[in-house]
Amino acid sequence: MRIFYTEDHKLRDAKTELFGGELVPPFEAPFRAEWILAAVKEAGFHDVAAPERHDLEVALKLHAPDYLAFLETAWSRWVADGYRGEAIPACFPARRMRQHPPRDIDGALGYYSFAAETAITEGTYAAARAAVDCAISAADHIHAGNRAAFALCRPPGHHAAIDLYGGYSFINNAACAAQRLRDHGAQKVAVLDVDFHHGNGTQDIFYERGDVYFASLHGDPVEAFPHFLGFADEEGSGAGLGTTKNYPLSRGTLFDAWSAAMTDALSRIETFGAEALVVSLGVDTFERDPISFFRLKSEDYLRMGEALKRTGLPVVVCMEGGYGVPEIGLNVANVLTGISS
Ligand code: SP5
Ligand code: ZN
Repeated sequence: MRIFYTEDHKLRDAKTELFGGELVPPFEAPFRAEWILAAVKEAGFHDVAAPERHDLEVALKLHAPDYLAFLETAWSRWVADGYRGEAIPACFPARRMRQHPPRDIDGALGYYSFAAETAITEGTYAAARAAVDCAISAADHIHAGNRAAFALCRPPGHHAAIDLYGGYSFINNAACAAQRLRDHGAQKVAVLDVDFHHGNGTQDIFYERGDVYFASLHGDPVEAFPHFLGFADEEGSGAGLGTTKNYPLSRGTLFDAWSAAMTDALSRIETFGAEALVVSLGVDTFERDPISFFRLKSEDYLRMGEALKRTGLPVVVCMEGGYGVPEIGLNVANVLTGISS
């Protein structure tokens, strides 16, 4: 399996995350990709390639043009206003407030975000673009006839909605991979999101589309980020009615229950008639993840990969979350080993 990776991810190196009322070193940091890359090599995956550079053509089919322009210019606008810290929104267009893009950067940050933990920094946009390059290159690799590819995306993407960033995500890598597969001629594509957190961004992007199925297994939003989306009654709308499926799962969920939900999701994806599968792979479902509450063990990720392989579908794996502990590398490697078995 080919791994798509570029050191450009290191351009995303925020110093601050708003957590518990403090500015702490971010959970989503460069060491994550380094640990994962080392572990997948250790597991025998030596085919590591730099992604091709891509323009915004694919992303513009998913995100609002003004949103992408905001991401590109946000840091320089912030610096031009004389701020010394990293760019963090402090005011949001909440209930009964007007939804329109402000002229000033303070307003724009709130308008284009749904969470304040994720600071925008100097290299953030460049790194986000490079992560999209990995996802698109992985999709191209599948289109060329290969069974699987791993886009080692950083920053992650699954929380990035049509015109909102947050949850450490800016541009939706997995959605770009799915769109790329559609553009290559796949009539139906599925995104299976196994990150601990609901893939609110991917759901938003495809909610009214009948050509991309979105299924997500995640911590119940009644007590987990992103708090306001990911409930079981969200099923898509319009042409997309019935092509969104959420599995909110409770605190302490073990692999048996988790796996039963994945089996159901994969069976729905097969019924849908997907010709290719994009997996939003977060390993923050691990029992020792610092910010999550499932209890998967390292060997469970092998079973996860084997189940993905049994679909018989070509699969693009996009890296999402998974934090703090050295096992994130092994857990990702185990998924890839299972897919390759
Ligand atoms: C890609 C991804 O996994 N994004 C997750 C972003 C989560 N950011 C908010 C974290 C809030 C964690 N709250 C944990 C409470 C533990 N007591
Ligand atoms: Zn996550």
